[in-house]
Amino acid sequence: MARANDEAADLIQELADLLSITGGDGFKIRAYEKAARAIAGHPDDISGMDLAGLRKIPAVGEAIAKKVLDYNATGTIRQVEDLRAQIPAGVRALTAIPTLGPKKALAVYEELGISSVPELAEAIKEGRLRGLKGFGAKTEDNILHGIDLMRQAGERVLIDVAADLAEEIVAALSPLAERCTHAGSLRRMRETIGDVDILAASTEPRPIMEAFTALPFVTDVIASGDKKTSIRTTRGLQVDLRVVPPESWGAALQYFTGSQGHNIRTREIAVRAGLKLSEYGLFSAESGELIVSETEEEVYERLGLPWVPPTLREDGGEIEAALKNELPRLVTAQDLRGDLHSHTDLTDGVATLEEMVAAAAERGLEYYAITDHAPNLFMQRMTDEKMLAQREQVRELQAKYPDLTLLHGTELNIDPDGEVDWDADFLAGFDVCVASVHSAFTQSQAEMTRRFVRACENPHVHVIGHPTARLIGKRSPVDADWDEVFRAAARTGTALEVDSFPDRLDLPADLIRRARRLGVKFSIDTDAHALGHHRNIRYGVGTAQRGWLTPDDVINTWPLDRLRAFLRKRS
Ligand code: DGT
Ligand code: CA
Ligand code: CA
Ligand code: ZN
Repeated sequence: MARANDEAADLIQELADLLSITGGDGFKIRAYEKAARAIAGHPDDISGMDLAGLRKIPAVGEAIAKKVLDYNATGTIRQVEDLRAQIPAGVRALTAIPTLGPKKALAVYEELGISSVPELAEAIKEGRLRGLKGFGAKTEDNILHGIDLMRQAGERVLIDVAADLAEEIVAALSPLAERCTHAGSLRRMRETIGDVDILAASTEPRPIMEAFTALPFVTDVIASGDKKTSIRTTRGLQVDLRVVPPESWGAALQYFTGSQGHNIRTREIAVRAGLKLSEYGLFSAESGELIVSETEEEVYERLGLPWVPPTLREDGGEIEAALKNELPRLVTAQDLRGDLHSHTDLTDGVATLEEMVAAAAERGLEYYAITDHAPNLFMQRMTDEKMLAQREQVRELQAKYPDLTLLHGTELNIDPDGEVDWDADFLAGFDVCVASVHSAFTQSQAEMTRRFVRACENPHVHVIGHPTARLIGKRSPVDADWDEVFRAAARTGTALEVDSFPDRLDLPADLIRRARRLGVKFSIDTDAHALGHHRNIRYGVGTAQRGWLTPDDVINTWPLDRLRAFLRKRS
């Protein structure tokens, strides 16, 4: 996504947050939030768009379009600046706690003069929030939990933020270098990224370093030299750039991709082979002579290993598998024939059915499911009539897409007992049903396990959506006996989703790997709510790869007839 889109979306989201602190109109606030999501998810760069262009973005009306114009012209939004000035920085700092709403942030500031996160934690421990209206023991627990989540997330960013930044930097530096790419945890597709590592190959590092520090979003140059330069961006993210001679490219890329654990293992193997492997290259241990290794493949070959996909490089058994030549053939985005989870503006999506289907066709998919939310998620106001009307629209639209089979589905809500929204007859009318936990996240492990098992046993539930329901940095995964759930999924022929949303990546990789061993099948979906979200599929694929999935493990790599047989479950 374009950086401008993200920045404008952040500002509009902040506007919504600031308005809710000052007691703004709820309807307006939700409109801003929706617009922020739409702008972040819009596939085209908003910078340079005029009023008419901006208004074509779903959920963006005249008033919001004007604010974005303001951003395009000045780099900020006037109203945001005004509100920032009115609201104490301390209150704004408190609203960063995921479980503390703006109203409560304002209350603790006004009543107790608390203006920072550590102060708030301290006050809770000292019992100073007791007696404050609306703050029970449960609220206190929630706030402490929120502070915990925030600390765990630390300074790390979600993968899409890092990926977009890396893409922009690589595009800017590539013309100056023989090679240029990202390495580090981003190349391994870890779910959060500490800092971005960029690697370039050239005999002339100077101009590359200069171009790097001159990039428009650089706020600080932390360190600069001919080998390595580090900067900090406007969003607070650090980027390390290393420039290496072309003949060391393979070894350097291998080194800076990591992980550290993987590198320790490869270095040991090198030592045993009479070699020395470091960030400077691959050398003969005896003569110290550089062994030219322009590619990673050459490095691994010298070590007697097949090339190891970066997503496996965690010292999680990949070295052992490589030594036996038993690395899995990992699933890729090209293997995916379909997407089984997406939303339109009939519920909380921001694009129309027609637009979402056009985007799916552009991805070259063979089948595509529209799965808007079911009625029990009350905010979405779904009804039987609306759902059936959409089904008609889908059938009509099908005529325009001879190469793309449209599936009409829904995303059901798994209630606390494991039941879902509609009765069996109505459910039978859908081509595919995703079922997800959207409420009662804090059930006990036993209750939650039973809930998932019952959902799997429902013959109309095909895919469990974002199974742990976590939001990275915001909401912990639900507690279940996962092995029990996985056995139920495998036994009933219910797929588990790998949701590609950067703040979900759910199932997480470690659980994917466990589930796979128990015979579970998976569906890698975008859960797209906007046109731009289709691009997120790469993060779902990365997560699936980190869970060692092969194409056969993933039902939406299968031809449609095989998929349809799976969707019939045991009936
Ligand atoms: P991050 O930034 O925390 O998300 O994770 P990484 O893996 O990107 O870590 P980073 O940026 O500190 O270093 C990039 C890679 O460079 C790392 O994956 C492996 C390599 N590396 C860095 N320092 C060391 C080290 O002290 N020993 C070894 N063996 N490798 C290192
Ligand atoms: Ca890094
Ligand atoms: Ca680094
Ligand atoms: Zn969904």
